Amino acid sequence: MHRILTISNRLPVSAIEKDGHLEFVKSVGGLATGLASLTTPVKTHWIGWPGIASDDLTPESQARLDHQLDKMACSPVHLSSRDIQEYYLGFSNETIWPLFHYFNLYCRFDQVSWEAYVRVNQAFSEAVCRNYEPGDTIWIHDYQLMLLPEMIRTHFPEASIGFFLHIPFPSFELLRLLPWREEILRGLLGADLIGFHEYDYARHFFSSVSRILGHEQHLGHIAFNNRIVRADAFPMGINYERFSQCLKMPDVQAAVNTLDRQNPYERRWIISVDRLDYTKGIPNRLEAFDAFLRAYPEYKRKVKLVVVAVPSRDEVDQYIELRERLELLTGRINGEHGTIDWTPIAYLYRSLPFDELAALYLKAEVALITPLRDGMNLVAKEYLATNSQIKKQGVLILSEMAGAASELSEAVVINPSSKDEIVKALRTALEMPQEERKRKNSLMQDRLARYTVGRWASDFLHSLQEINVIQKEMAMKKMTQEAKTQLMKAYTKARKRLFFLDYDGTLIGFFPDPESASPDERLVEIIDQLSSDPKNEVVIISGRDKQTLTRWLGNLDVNLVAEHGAFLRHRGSGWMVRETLPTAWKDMIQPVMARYVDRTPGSFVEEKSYSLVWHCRRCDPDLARLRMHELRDALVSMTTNMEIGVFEGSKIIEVKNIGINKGAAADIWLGGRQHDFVFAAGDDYTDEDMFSVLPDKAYSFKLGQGASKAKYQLMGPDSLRALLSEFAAVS
Ligand code: GDG
Repeated sequence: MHRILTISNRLPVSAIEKDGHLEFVKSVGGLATGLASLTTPVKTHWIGWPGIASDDLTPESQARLDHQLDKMACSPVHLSSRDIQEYYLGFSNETIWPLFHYFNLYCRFDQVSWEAYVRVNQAFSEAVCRNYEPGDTIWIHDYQLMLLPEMIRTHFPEASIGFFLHIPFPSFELLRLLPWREEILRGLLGADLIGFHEYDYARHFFSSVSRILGHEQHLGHIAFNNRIVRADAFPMGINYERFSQCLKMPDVQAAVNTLDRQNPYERRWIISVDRLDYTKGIPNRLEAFDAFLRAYPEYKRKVKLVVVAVPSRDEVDQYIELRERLELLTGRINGEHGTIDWTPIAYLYRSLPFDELAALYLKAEVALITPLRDGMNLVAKEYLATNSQIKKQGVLILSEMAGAASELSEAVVINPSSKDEIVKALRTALEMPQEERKRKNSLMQDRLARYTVGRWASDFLHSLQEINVIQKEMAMKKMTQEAKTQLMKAYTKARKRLFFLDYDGTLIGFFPDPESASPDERLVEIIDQLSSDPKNEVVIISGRDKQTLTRWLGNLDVNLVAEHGAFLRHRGSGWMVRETLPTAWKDMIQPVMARYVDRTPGSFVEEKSYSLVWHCRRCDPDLARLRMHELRDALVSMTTNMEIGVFEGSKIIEVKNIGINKGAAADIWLGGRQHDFVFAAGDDYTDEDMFSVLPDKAYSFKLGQGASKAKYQLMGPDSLRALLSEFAAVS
């Protein structure tokens, strides 16, 4: 059976040591349920921290713990109290958590806790190495383990690795504050698939990868370190069945009866359920409730706000302060509005067992969920699912800052920073007629019943499989060792060899400024060695102008093709024009491009004899993308029925005479058909013309990702240089 190695900070069971005995508490988290309800049977093995500091365990009790966990298909990563302090409470919860939730003023950027984060991620990686078997799928969860994908990748380059982030991914403006932003991005990009709750988070991720690492996404795929990585949105669902059928459970019925007994006045309940966390906007909620009682005093004694605040991270300063603030606030509001027989707010600082939580969901007429930021928020979904089984349905008031808001648009959606909006929402909810509640809820309930946590897990794993297939297809275009041996044999045997080599993006990488792409010493050496073999003829076939090519490569014994074939220079002779073409069109195109230069800081126009190129490699990537589309559309509509074409390349828009292309230029050398070894390499659309005129037996190489007529794929200039050096060595 297929096995999934699930890796998360905490195991689905927590160990507690009581009077020298180990006890286990099972968590009913969404993730465990999701994996259990997959339609295809899988075996799950879990790796994570068992919830107890290793320094609190004797070697014997640790051995016993390991043994018992093993029986539950769990492998522990033991953390010391120092690890917990620095990695968990420190870097994870005092740096990443506030930063990713836009609370940057709460962030501590501290080298010691960063080092602990690296160290603990490394410990997780070692645990994976001990447990991984070829064929396993590795699924890593959440912000505590963002370095892990890359760490595992270095050990198992072929492993299938998925990563899911349960919290928001912030915009670039926030992420850039993190001194270790590059390491975090590289860590994540070790995965094959990176999942987020919402597409907005994926968008932020792409934007940061582009600005910080300079890699662009294409249809949700990023080419990174010789691999393709996919990122996408997978909104997490709930175990709908469990919540929508909970009234059938005797424990839940009993809990409902208890609540009925405790509420003899039939007060209308508003509930608020969260971990006690500053991101959840609990004080705003209490203040809005206070304002509501002032604005609509007729509701006094008729409503009650039940606040469940589950203890969380209670050693972190901000959480301690928040708890104190909530207690003061509750006291003040109760003192101000309460009467002998009515307390407006019931405040519970603890976790409730499932039956009591479900009973509260069933009894409450309104769920007031107002986070300032929340990756998803499952409580909102659970409340709606629970309500589906009763006649008198409740109303969900939901913050637009929760990921869940994009799926639950029929709820009363509010901005959590507006007290006024929350006050009005409370009134709207309490006044909403039953038919309207039912109609709106059933739309949302249908959606939740369809997109359950099981669907979420299977969609994620399916998408991971898909990207693995794409990677395999790409690997097929990669040269196998066998094909390489055959290539080297053909090279050695051949008596007259021909090389077509594109320049930018092929022999050398891209630079923000095109003038900086002059050949380095090593490149000159490689070309020199290759062309000094009398059996070799080398053609550098480029879109560059002839002046630049002369300056950079003029002293080498090679043929040069400039401006995609408009100009040729045979070895040992001067430049010649292949054909004289009209250039009057430039007067019309130039002012349009100039306008885009003004509107796009960092862009500029390069003029060549038969083409005009607008460059935007130095610009803000988002603005550049937008302007490229606009400019291309404007130019395409201007140039229809003209003998010129508009082409989109890597960070450029080029307008040039059609009829000039690298294919026609390559034909000049291929025409005689006297070569018994033809080799071509290129990276962009202009090289496709060259690939298409090559004889069947030619060896053609596309650099980078994307469809191509070339036979093989290479990741970048470094791989090509290595191959050319091997030829030179044979020569
Ligand atoms: C993170 C992200 C994202 C709550 N109180 C009790 C209790 N709960 C259960 C709820 C729910 C879960 O805890 C809370 O989940 P949330 O989604 O609301 O929030 P976080 O804990 O912050 O979770 C969040 C989530 O990951 C999943 O990806 O949605 O955005 O922050 O299932 O039922 N359960 C019990 N007693 C309680 O008192 N038994």
